Amino acid sequence: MDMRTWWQQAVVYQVYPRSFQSASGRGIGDLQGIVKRLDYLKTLGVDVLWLSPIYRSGGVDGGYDISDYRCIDPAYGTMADFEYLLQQSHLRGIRVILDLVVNHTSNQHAWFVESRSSTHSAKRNWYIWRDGYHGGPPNGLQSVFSGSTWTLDETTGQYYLHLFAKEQPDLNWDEPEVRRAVYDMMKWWLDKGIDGFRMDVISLISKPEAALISDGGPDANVANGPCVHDYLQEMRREVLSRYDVMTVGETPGVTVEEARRYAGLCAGELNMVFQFDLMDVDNDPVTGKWTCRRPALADIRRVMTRWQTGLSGTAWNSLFLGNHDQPRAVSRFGDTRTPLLWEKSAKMLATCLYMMQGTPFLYQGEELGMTNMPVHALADCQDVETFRAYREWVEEKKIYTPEEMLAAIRLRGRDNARTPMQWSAEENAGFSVQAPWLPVNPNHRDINAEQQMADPDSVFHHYRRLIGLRRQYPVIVYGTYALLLPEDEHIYAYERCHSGWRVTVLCNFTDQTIQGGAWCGLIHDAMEILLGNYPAEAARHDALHPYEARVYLEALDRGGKK
Ligand code: TEU
Repeated sequence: MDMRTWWQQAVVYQVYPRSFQSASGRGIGDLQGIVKRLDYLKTLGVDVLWLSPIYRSGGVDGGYDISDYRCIDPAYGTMADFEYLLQQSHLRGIRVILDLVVNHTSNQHAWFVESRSSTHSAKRNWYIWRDGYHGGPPNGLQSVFSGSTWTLDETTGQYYLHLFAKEQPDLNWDEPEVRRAVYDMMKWWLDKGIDGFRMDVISLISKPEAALISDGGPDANVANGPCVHDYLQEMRREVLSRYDVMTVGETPGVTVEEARRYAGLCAGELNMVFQFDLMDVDNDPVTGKWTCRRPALADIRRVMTRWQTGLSGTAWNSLFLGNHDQPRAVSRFGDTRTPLLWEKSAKMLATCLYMMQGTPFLYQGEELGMTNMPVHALADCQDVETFRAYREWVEEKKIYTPEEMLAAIRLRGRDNARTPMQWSAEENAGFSVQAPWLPVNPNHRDINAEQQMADPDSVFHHYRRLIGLRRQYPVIVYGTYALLLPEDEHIYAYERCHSGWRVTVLCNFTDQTIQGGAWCGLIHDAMEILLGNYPAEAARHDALHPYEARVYLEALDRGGKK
């Protein structure tokens, strides 16, 4: 279906405000810092800015524990700063979407303070309270951040539910007053002129009974609960349908079938969702993300093809290689062993993803090929998830030795994505005058925006070109996807077709030159190379260089429009 909406054609850039740019110089990114860098985003060519939470927060989970939804965290600035940022973004044609974190609040939020004060409190039912069971928590449900999902509150002797840290109590969405308060807050922001929301763990808001009953096991599935679609339809009716905005739901546990319900092109509750299949592709069956397994091409291709074909014509994909919860894309899916392999693989990965159908989400620094940070000891980390996982896998379950766990943290820890943006080769990478809250990656001397903006062959300019191509050729936005060479062990090849045009994409996922093979048969003289990551004269018919990526365009009939 060709509905042609602005959010389908857009490229979204995610800013993690704490780590983007500190205008105050005090080592924490801030809103004025983002304003300073809007022209950079304009040069890159992105259309939408997604800000990870900027609200007042308890500071336990990088801003995802909000204590006041209508207030800017003082570390980031003031409401006037936000309004200025919004105005300056709009002036440059950049829309702004905010993170909506309403599965839970901070335990410091006034709603929770009131809720916990007494079993008779008017807001008692705004959170999920249960009696203990045989002297322990109500059941064995485990938190995403390790340990029980229940914490005893001494004031009333009851337990409250928190799917994440104990400082993040879950709101009770079955309580109509909660939903009303959330919708009011959303309207308040939309009336300020923001352009939409990224909705944090929105698939978890409706808790299935199995997760709450006394014999509920640690593995009860809390995603896509019984009323989630009713609530999102209500949200659409009450709020979203009244504004021209974009919405993307972060939906752990989502399947292709569920995604069609969340993000169906006709009656969808949201415009699109973030699936987790790609981000979980290298997970371990026992320890989940905490593993040193590397992603395999066959798995990446299977997952992406399932989503590309599964949503075709019925819903809309989001496309992303990383975010603030994931390791750096090039360190995970690419190859950082030499500067050449780093550059080629970063460009290849971007090409592979950005030629697919869906709306790309670019995480800050990915356009520079920023890499994972060096972790020598647990003390180098700051993330609550990492600390709690260390306790679980090393100290409690003893599945990993400290060294093994550190190796997994190096590959998968969330701090990897949160080191400050590498603006220049100077001290603190041009991020801040004073020492940053999380040290800059020492490789900022070689990997930084200043140097890459000046080099037309840089990873930055490759991303800029990819974004430009999406704008220029509707076949890249809207074309249907077909996998080519499904069994090839080294190459990810696919094509996109639309209105008489075909785009063919070839990506060598290995560090080897591939001489000849079935892929050669895909190329013929009527094809024009739109983009590659090797010099044009090196693009030979019979060889694909290490991590080479090529995008070809061809007219299928003469009447077609590009
Ligand atoms: O993340 C949701 C989520 O499922 C994460 O727990 C993710 O699986 C994990 O971080 C991978 O390591 C969202 C936010 O993006 C994350 O930053 C928050 O910590 C979390 O919700 C709680 O709000």
